[in-house]
Amino acid sequence: MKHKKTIVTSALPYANGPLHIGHLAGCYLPADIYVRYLRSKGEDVIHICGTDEHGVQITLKAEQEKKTPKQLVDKYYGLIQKALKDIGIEYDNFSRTTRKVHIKETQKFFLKLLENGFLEEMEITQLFCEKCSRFLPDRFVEGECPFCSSGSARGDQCESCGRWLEPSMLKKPRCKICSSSPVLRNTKHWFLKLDALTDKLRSWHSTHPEWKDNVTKFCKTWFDEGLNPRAITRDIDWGVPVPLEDSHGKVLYVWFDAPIGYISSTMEWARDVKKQPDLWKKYWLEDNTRLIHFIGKDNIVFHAMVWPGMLMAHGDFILPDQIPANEFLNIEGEKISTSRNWAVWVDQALEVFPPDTLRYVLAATAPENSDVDFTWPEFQRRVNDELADVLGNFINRTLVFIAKYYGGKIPRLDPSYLDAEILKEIGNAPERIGALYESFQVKKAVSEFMKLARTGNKLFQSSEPWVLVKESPEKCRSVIAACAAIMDTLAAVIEPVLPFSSMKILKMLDLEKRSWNQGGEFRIQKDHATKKPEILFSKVEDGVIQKQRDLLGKERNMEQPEKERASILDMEKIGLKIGLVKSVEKVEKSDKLYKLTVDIGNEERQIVAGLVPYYSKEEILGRKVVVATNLEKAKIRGVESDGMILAADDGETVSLLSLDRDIPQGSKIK
Ligand code: B3M
Ligand code: ZN
Repeated sequence: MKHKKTIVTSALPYANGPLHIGHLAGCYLPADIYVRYLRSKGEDVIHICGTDEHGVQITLKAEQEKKTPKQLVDKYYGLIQKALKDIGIEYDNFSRTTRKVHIKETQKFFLKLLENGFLEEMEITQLFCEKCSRFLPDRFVEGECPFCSSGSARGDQCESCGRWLEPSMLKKPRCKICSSSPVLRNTKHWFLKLDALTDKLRSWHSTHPEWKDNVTKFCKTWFDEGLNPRAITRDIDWGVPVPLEDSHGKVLYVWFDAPIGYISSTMEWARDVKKQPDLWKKYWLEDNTRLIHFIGKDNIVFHAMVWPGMLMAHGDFILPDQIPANEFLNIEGEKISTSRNWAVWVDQALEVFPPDTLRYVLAATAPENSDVDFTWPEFQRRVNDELADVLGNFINRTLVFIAKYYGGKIPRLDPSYLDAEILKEIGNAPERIGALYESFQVKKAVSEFMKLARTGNKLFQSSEPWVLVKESPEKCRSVIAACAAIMDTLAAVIEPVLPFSSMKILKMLDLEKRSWNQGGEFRIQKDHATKKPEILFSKVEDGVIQKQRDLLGKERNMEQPEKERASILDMEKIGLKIGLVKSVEKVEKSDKLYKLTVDIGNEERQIVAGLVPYYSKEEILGRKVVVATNLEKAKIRGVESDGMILAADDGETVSLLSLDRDIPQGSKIK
């Protein structure tokens, strides 16, 4: 192994709508699976992401929803982050491209390219809508694609053929807002001299024959046509401002700033999560790090050409090593379309199905080499016939048998009673399946671990342990112990895809998660006690599936219902008082929590508060704070908390409420 560290990124989702399963299948799930696998092997890996909050698509959507761009991205940042978390996708850092750290880094990046001679300013003619009196960059204009003649190409890209376009290339252009025909006007813009990077890019590509076909093919077309300078600034007011005196009103193109988000999010992680502000350098500046970008196929050109070109022009950072790009997921025979609501929204689906069922079906049918079709009946079949009947059933019947005949204790395994082939299959499963995860072949990995579950089921069924237990008790013990060993191995090899179920299996087996490097060794001791069996997967009924199908194409109301108004009495119920912080202590094994003692006048309270990232102990000790005093007591990380300290939170930082004149603790707030 040459590399010591790995950065895994997934394409930054636009904060202009909720997350759908096409996003998951494209890059978020495969990236999470890969990271989980590397972690189980004990590798040094960081998983970096965040929302992409600039660009015309944000502005357009904001206009549609009658919100400011900021209000729009705040709303979808929250929804997207929650959906990812709920489906078990874990990040070391999930940032936003509107944060200060990102804006600063992007501007520095731009200036470095300028200094290195890879940017040039050119006067160009651009489409301008006289009715709306604005320039029409990117998606503000639609028209006919000059390559494939599709009638609904956008100014930046044609969805039909995937080409990257310039608005002026469109035939029969029309303004997206008012539909009128735009005119041409002169304006100055900054261009990235991609043409000057052609040779470098070409020779770098030739060092990566292992890339997937879709990536290689796409890039070949690009090289064949010749690389041209690309405009990286825009005449709109939402974006990272161009950091030059004479470029007022211009911002950087979203595809210039977004990939820099991979770096700025890592910087934020180093600073805020690890509290070692320079730690990001160990990843981005050292060439013993592998950089892996998981993306969907519509992002290939940016990740395999433009972004590496930017990195080369900059000079300090490592280049991508792998760009696993998935194809598209269609739904019930049609392309996903957010505007037509032809989508399965992750947050909605999770209200009905456990996360592992969705993860499973998306992994088992992953669009690795071609577009695939997701259908609800297929989802139902896979959950019922594969997860419930094969995997779940095997685990349940083994544990129930152990409970019934062996008092819940796993018996001894004597290999002489077992088929050597089966022992081999269990023993080498982690290595076999690991090699598949390693090479991004998730679909095959899933089919291999299901094969192991089938082997387990067959072993159980054909041995008839309910007969053996009387006729050949010694053999019966070995069969059941082998089934327990298969369960243990399954818990390990399914974890990247089915993390929640893996945890449940280990809990029932009362075993710790093991390292992938331990391979398929039999680690269960004789008479190891198991816990109560639990059903892993419930079957999905027809009616439930029908309801999901009915939702396709139906409009979804994304507005949060306005909060019910509270009465004055409700307000009094909360019991807000001034408190004085008497002691501060960090909660063990938590990066966020302090345990405070707060004097609220007539008594002292123990309160747990997530303030570690924002305040030092000294800043809190002796301070007067606002306390909600009569909430139900809560246990946070096992520590009792009797009260809540009020603070304002804008998603980036947290500020404690403070008093502008002194007033004794215990004073009521009305
Ligand atoms: N936001 C496109 C997309 O969501 C874009 C990816 C940025 S990755 C730097 O498809
Ligand atoms: Zn217009």
